[in-house]
Amino acid sequence: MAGPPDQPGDDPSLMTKTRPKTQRPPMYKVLILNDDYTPMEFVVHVLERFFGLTHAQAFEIMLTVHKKGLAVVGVFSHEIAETKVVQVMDFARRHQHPLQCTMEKEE
Ligand code: TYC
Repeated sequence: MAGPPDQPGDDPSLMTKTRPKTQRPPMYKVLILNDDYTPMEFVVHVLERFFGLTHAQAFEIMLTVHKKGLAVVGVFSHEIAETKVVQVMDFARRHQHPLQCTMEKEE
């Protein structure tokens, strides 16, 4: 006996697997901004101390900021990024340097 006619989409070999949408938490770029007053060595020290960079990495990023105006130092969860920004801003203020550090949502 013939059953109901095959419908398009019935062939399991042609079905695409559906998987539940997983949401990745948004990540945040931490940026360091250039200024005319903060000493280069201080910026290098900050990058080593709070971002775990080697001296060479820190020096390179500092130079990029000095030449281009800003650079991304790292990408972190919201909580970690916020902590880094607070640590850097606090450390700079305690040493009376105008160094600025901000965070920005990664798209
Ligand atoms: N432009 C500063 C100077 O000439 C050095 C500097 C680099 C400052 C990076 C801030 O994020 C910065 N002393």
